[in-house]
Amino acid sequence: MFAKGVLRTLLAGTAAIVSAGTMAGTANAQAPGPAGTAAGTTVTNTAQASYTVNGVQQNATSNAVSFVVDRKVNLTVIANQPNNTQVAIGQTAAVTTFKVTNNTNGTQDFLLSSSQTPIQGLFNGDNFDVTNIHIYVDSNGNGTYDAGTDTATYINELGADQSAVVFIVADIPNNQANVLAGITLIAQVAAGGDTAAQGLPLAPSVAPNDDNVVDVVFADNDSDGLGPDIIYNGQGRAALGYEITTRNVALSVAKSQLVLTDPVNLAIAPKAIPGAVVQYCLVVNNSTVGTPASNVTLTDVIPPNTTYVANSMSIGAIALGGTCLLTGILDGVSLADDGTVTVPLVNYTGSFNATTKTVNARIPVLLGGTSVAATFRVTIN
Ligand SMILES: [Ca+2]
Ligand SMILES: [Ca+2]
Ligand SMILES: [Ca+2]
Ligand SMILES: [Ca+2]
Repeated sequence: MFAKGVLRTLLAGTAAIVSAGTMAGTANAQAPGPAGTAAGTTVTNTAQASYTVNGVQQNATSNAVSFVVDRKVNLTVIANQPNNTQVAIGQTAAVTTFKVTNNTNGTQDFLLSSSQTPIQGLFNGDNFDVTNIHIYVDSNGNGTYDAGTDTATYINELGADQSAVVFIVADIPNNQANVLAGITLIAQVAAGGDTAAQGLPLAPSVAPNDDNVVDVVFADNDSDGLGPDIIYNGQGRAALGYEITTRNVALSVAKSQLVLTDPVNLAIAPKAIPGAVVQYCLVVNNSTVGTPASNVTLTDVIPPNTTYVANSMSIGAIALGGTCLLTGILDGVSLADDGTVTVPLVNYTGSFNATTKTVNARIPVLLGGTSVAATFRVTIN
């Protein structure tokens, strides 16, 4: 903020020099910028008449007439990034960046507001609204949003032909159906001159021209390309979008166990005695319908006082309520401990590392709204 303040002060000083030169009638005054001669500059003119009387040169000078240059208000607002901002579901403080340029022949403030694109689904692509919207000026002039530093909520004392970067900062709702939210920045011209305060909105002068008063004329053209352009309202606008490209899924893992056999009772009401075989069941569930989870990996270190049963891993077992159904073919496809077996079509794989005593199952794609179960067995030492 300080850097820009210094810059604007210097420019204001330059404008004052131009003004003094013009008032003095200096022919080679510094040329104004694209916004034109600074508002408030006094333009004075006098006329001379020369004549002779009886061969003697005579001169007459007219009275001086002068007027002050009026304020021609104009501005442009553009998106200051090439594409929509890509965001994740549930992201906070997502930023879109705009640039406001003061094309007025004088310094002024700009009030900032925003409007959300109405949700119209397929019609315009917008299907959600962002929340917790804030608008901040790039106070330290580095072009990126710095939370806690870029805190100004209006543009203060922007000189003629100068620009300011403005950020819209908003939160993204946590909804899987969201795709695109349009947002528009609106800049409204306001009076400058009080460097420490937010100026009041400017209004065009309606009274006839007063040569001694800086009248206000709106010359803006809201050319955002969105709908009919509204001209001469002292506003400029530009639109950008928040586009969701990263989605989270609600992934959960449930684990259960079942004693299958013991050395005494065999499979009839087996107990967890040494030598008994226990089957563990891992059910991974993606409850987010419509959004697959990729590269799901399950790991399980077998518990102390047990021994892994070689090649006992299976994957794709039918799960019900977080528990595997353990009857025959419902156990799923048996995997080799060395990871060499892949379940056809779905490409599930699994392995057992005897050194780390870790069971590992990999599911390349877990579709939304589906579960996959993996089982393995141990014996009680
Ligand atoms: Ca919207
Ligand atoms: Ca910044
Ligand atoms: Ca101000
Ligand atoms: Ca005037």
